[in-house]
Amino acid sequence: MTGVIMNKFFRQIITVLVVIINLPTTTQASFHLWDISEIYSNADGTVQYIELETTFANQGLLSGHSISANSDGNIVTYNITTDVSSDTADKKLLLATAALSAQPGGVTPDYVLPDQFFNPNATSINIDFAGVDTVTFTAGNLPTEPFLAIDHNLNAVLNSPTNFAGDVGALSDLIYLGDFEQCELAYPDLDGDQYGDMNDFGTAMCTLQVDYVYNNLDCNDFDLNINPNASDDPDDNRVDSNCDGIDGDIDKAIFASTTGSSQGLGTMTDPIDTLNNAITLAILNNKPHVYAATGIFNEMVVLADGISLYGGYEQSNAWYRNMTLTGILSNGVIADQRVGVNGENITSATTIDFFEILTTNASIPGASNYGLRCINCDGLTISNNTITSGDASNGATGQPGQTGSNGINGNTGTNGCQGTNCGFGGAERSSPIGEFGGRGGDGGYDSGSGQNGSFGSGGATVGFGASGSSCFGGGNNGSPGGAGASGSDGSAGDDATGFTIINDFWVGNTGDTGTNGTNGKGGSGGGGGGGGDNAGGVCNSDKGGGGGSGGSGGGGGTGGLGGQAGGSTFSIFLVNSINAILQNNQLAVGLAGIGGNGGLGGNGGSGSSGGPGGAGNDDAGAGGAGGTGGEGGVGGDGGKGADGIALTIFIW
Ligand SMILES: [Ca+2]
Ligand SMILES: [Ca+2]
Ligand SMILES: [Ca+2]
Ligand SMILES: [Ca+2]
Repeated sequence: MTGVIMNKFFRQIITVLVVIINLPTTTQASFHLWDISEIYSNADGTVQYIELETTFANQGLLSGHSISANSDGNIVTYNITTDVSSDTADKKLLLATAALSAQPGGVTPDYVLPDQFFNPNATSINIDFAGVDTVTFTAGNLPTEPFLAIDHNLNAVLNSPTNFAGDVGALSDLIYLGDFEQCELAYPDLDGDQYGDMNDFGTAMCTLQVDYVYNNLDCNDFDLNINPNASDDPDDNRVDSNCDGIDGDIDKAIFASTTGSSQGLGTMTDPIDTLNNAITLAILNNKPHVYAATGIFNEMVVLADGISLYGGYEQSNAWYRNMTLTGILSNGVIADQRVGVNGENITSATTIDFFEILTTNASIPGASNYGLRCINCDGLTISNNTITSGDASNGATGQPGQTGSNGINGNTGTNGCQGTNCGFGGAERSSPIGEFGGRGGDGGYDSGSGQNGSFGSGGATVGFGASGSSCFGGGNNGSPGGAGASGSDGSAGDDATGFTIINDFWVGNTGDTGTNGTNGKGGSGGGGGGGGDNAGGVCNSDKGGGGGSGGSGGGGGTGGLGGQAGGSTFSIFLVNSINAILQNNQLAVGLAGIGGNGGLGGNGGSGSSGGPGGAGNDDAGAGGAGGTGGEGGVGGDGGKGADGIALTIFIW
């Protein structure tokens, strides 16, 4: 079936208004620079037009000239009797049969030609305008489609009859035939996806030929799976499979650029400034993709479930996806640990593709360094990235142990005298850590013996009280109390190895704490001096001196604490993400941290002196000295913390 440009029901005769103009006045005024630009005829010649054009001014002196058509020798001439304005530069003239203006898409001609001005079925047709331009053609040159004309070079073109006033017709509009029939440019659809070849110039058709469609939206007419209706994720081959001009789907994406605005809309022309802001916009706008321009985003990126990130877009080149990775440089911290990209609970399909992810070195002691860390991420795909984690930190040295308390000297026994109100043993030396010194014994009176000293906490031999002495005989002295033992030193803590996972972070084991030194013991009390006998009134009765009390023991030093573990460094750290997909990533790691040394053990407290015994009086004896308190033991040193590890992929 062939389209028909008009039918008789719509034909009507119209009055043609001829443009009346002022005559040109310049001496250059002429007519001879018009060219024939379009020729049109329907099948029976009732609708015809000839369009002229010129780029020159002052070509309006047309009266007295003519246009003729020679159809196989049959010559029809139309004489022009009116001029047009001298303002002819880039103007057109339209000479047409009367029916033209009544056509759908028709336009009023400047001059009305007789019907069948030329015979569209002739084998040779020559149109001659005033002897200054001619076109010769045959019936076969005339297009059969109603919306086409021929140009000066006989090429088929969409008709566009244009009059001197600039009104443009278009007979290629819908033509009424009882039903509407579409007449448009059609394009080849070789792959059968119902989309025509974008690179084809089109062929006008009212009825579609086989393998043609009325659109030219197919950017690859050799692939059925590439067309505007196809889905298009960014892919390794950079294929624009939905023909929107980029690898990926513009409608599904938020666009991010380091040169964008924090208030950006996330479009190609108004990108947002950071990846985290882009992810927020993607969530708000229900878009599953973020497309990131090349450049370096200085941020720790926090992934969101179902929002995929794709790098490598060249903003200055219409977001063409090139082969340059988009950078992410992070000095971000989570729970004191360095992290580049962090994700939690990524269970829907989510991709991070084509980024160079770098973390700066960790700075907090013992901190680890994670290039990409994801927890509960069975939906995650990590592809085509370069991920380099920086150095981890060394562990801190353990805290030193505390020094033990010093022992305190024993109390002095009081001196003896003539009488009884003297010669008392030194009081028990109390101790805040329970390592008391034993009390000194009181001196004896008259013929009596001095008391024995008491045991200190160490249980050493007590000083014995001396027996009484005869008049003139010289006093017997009490013996000194025994010394308290020194404490023993603690032992060093073990160095650590290994790690545990705490709150989904790698935590190296801390070195063991050293054991505490034990306390020194308190000395025992000295014995009291023997009394002086009055020997039946020859002498006075005297009392011996009191024994000194023992000194208290020094406390043991506590053990040093274990050293902190060194941090570890990981390119990719995944916990509970066994179904995550890793493909084609280049991974590198910095240096692992070294475990900190253990703290030194605390020194033991010093020992103490026993209290001196009191002097005797006259012929009574002196008290014995208290025993010394022992010094405390040294605490053990702490163990070294575990060294960190450096590992490209850690899966737990
Ligand atoms: Ca196609
Ligand atoms: Ca295609
Ligand atoms: Ca693609
Ligand atoms: Ca695309």
